[in-house]
Amino acid sequence: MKTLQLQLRFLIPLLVSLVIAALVVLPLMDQLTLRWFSRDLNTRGTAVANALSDSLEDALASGSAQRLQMLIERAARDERLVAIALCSGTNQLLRHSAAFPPSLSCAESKRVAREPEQRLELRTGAVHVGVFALNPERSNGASVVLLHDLSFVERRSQDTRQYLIAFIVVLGFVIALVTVVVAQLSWRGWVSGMNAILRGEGLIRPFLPPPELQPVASEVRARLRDLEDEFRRSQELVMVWDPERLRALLHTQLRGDQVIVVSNREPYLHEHTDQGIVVRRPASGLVTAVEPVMRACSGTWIAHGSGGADRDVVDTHDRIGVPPESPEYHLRRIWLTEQEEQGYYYGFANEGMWPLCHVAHVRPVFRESDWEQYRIVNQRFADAVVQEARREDPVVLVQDYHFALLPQMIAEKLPRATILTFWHIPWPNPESFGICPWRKEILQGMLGSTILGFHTRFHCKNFIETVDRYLEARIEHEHSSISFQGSETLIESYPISIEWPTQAEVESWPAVAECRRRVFERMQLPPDTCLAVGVDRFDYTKGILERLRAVEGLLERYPQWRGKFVFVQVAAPTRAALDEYRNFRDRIQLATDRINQRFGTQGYQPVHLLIEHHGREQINELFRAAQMCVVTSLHDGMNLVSKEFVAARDDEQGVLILSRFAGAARELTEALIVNPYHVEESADALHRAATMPPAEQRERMASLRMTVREYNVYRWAGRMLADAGRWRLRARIEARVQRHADGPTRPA
Ligand code: ADQ
Repeated sequence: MKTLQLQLRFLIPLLVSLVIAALVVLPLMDQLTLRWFSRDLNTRGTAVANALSDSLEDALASGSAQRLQMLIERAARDERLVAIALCSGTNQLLRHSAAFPPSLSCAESKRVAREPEQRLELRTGAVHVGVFALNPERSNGASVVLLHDLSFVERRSQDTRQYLIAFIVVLGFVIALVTVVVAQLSWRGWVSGMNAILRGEGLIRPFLPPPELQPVASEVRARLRDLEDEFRRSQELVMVWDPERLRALLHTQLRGDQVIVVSNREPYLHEHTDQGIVVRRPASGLVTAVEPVMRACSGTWIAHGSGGADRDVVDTHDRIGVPPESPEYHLRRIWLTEQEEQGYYYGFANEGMWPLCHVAHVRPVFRESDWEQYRIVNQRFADAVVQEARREDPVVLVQDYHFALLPQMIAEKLPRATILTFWHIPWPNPESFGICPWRKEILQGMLGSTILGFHTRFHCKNFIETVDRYLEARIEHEHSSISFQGSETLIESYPISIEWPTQAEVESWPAVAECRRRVFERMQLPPDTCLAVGVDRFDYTKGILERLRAVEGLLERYPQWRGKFVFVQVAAPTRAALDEYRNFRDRIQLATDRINQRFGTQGYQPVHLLIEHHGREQINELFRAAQMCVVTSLHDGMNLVSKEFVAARDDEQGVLILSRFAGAARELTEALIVNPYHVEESADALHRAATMPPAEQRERMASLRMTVREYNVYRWAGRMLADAGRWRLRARIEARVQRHADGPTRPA
């Protein structure tokens, strides 16, 4: 459309000027033609008069009228001559040929002959009038009047005019054609040049924009980026994020595009039990966060089918609709062999990447064979994404450290896909990450993402510094993006959260007093007991040992709590196949036994260790029954337990103790923030929480609740998907401009 407009802008003035040219040139041309012919006819007339002069002079001298008439009639046979006349010196018409107009006198003939065009309009047509004097001595001043036919001049002039018009039209077409071609070429060149500059390719490819365009290009690019940043910031101010808003965003910004999630952990496991096949939800922060998003967008979730009865319930494409009670999206299960699970999941992901990224003083283990399996399994998931993609440009949400290679593998097969990778665990500093033997491959794999998200700015900064250290990439700190091998990745922080409970849900919960009564009864606790809880996967990064030491420290430093303070640790078994986890579990069991032996009495057990998976309601009941929740992670990407505790306390009571090494500590600043390595500080925090007046608890809890409600999981997903939407919009515009520049015949 733009090129057409541009061409019209060239063509219309061109055509107008051609018409004007024709209007001015043609009459001028007529005039000129007449003058030329007039001059020719004069020359011709002189020749004719000269040829006749002797005979006419002789006839005049002899006074033979007959001879004169004969001479005139013979001369008048010339096809160009209309008529001839002989005038005396006193302007009397002596003789004339038959066709000489009777109305034309000798005086009139001489007057016309003196005019520049010498043209006379007769009834029979236009004539040229020429008067030529004979020898005055022999003819007494007589002269010959020659009337030449001008109709042939008219005919020739008409021919000339037609040729001229044809010439002008052909010339017009040629000029128009040249203009269009030149305009097309220069527009295409300009557009693709501008495109390349805007994409930033001008700096890393041999292409360089013309020097005069460079400042304009960088200014335009900078403005676009600023607008994008501004827009993103303005989005932060939107107060309420809920499923409706997320759905609306998916339908507007992503226009109902297909969303595919990839994670190792599946959101629902099917297990065989004595009562038949039952469905279970795993204890996983990732699942807790991504599940509500999937329900909102009805996409496809690809995950490892790890439940004992998983294969028995899927269809022929290994798919099943979930949630089981009312399916809202598809779960596609991938089956792994024991060898694959051992190498990829237990080996590389959990013995290598997990301790590598967490500063928890457990050494990562890297084995070549594990790495091999990790690559194979990543490729299997990439193939599954390609199979599940209904279009060539789905939005793919890649979850976590199990799939560092997946983004690049997907990008190779689906270059138009928008790949959002979210790294749920921390990212270490470049030195720590440097010990990984395949550090370059991992970084390259991750940079296949369109957007790479971490929980905090600090993790983003660590990642960018790591890339800077180990890869040849262009880093734009201002916009937090990395360009590597021609593609750009936005590195952004998206603090994850939970789904804030709806009013209906809250109303369905038993009252806090009732929860307290049930828990106290079940655990046989005296009514004046101060109850503290910890809820975690049984993982060494969660600081469970440090927490137990803090409880021990409390009972040592504040003896008044002996017999009155009870700590319940709920620990979901996890990665039990690994030595490190089994050893950890033994250490926790030993520490629990030691404290219970030290401070326990008849009917009083200070620490209750419940190594089992709990249902949502059970955990909620425990949170509502407790005086405090203790989160002492040694290093944690975010930590959702802390947010779940806050969400459970609609009575605005209860205290959160939170490790400063959990990402959540950056948002939940009204918690009692502790360094879990500092046992005494943590013990003091327990005491402070146990003695905190209800008014202070309310003040802190109300503020915490406001934060978690506002910064919920829909905001997390919404911000990421909105960024993806903008990215896709930009890509579409660029593709459209490119198509225009390439012309309609090229494939899009
Ligand atoms: P996790 O390490 O799994 O997540 P966390 O964020 O605390 O840690 O989430 C654990 C989830 O499991 C919570 O929803 C919790 O309720 C549940 N859970 C824990 N113990 C349970 C039990 N015994 N029974 C049942 N459910 C239990 C990783 C990162 C975190 C990050 C999340 C999300 O390590 O830092 O917050 O991903 O990104």
